[in-house]
Amino acid sequence: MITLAAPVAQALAQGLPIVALESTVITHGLPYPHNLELAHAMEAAITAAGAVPATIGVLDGQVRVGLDQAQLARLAQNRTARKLSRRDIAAALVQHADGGTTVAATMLIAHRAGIAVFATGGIGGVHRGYSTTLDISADLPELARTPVLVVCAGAKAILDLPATLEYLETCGVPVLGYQTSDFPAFYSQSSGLPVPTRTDTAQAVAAIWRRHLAWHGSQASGMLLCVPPPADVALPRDRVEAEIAVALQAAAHANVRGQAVTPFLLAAMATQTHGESIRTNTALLCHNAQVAAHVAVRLRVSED
Ligand code: PSU
Ligand code: MN
Repeated sequence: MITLAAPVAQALAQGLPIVALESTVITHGLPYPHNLELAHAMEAAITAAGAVPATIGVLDGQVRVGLDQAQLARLAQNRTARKLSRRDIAAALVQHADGGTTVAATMLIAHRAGIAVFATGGIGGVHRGYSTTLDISADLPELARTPVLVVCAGAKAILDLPATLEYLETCGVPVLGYQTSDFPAFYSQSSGLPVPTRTDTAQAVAAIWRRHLAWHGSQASGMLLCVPPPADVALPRDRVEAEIAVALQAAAHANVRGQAVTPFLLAAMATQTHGESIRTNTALLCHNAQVAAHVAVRLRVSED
């Protein structure tokens, strides 16, 4: 049911460190050609750090773990590619669709394939105004049920970050800061909210993840490792907030709903900031990929 690319199959067989990558960021998160450049740059960052990248997506109704250059280019350029979360997988397979997998779907597929570490930008979460829209990303319940370590810059800044942290707490999902005591705010280094647990090294993260799996066994949830965006590309929080307010108004005016909300808001932010948000987003994605690779490498060292 899953097609493994040859380098990924080999890495799994040899027990090499592997980092999974999602593809909704390619199909819906960033415009072409930034999306394709980003896909290559994330894979290169993982390889340089000594791990094997496995970008996950659906092509012609096939779930693929590991995409080659031509397959990445196809996803990056296919404007009709679907956004596939957990609930969308079966229909996409039967209908021979192409699609980018969200954090939720990528976690699920990575776990099935035997990959424990996954890097993304910002996870989905509880949307602002959720009490009337009930818009809560499927990424959150997936974190509650699927044991994958997700390396991210927190949740996307367009969300209700305090509510997102509350949801994660309710579900028992560990949230670690990486070299920070603050929950990052995706484009900005801090949301002003604390993380429950600070870590400072890949070794410490690997030790907590191993203990989490050992202790919870078949009931283990996912875990979040929150990495602030690099200082040279991080955007000031008050400026981001002002832009988000404008983007949210545009979304309400255009009556955007459901799975279209997040791509709409990210695109609005890109336009309003004249591309600065794209620069920050791609830089933090590459940085997260590198940190994820360090943790994956550390997980192969048995003595921690
Ligand atoms: N991180 C990014 N850009 C993105 C996403 C994450 O830097 O586009 C995607 C992820 O695939 C995530 C999705 O799962 O946005 C969340 O969408 P929603 O809010 O509809 O669940
Ligand atoms: Mn949603």
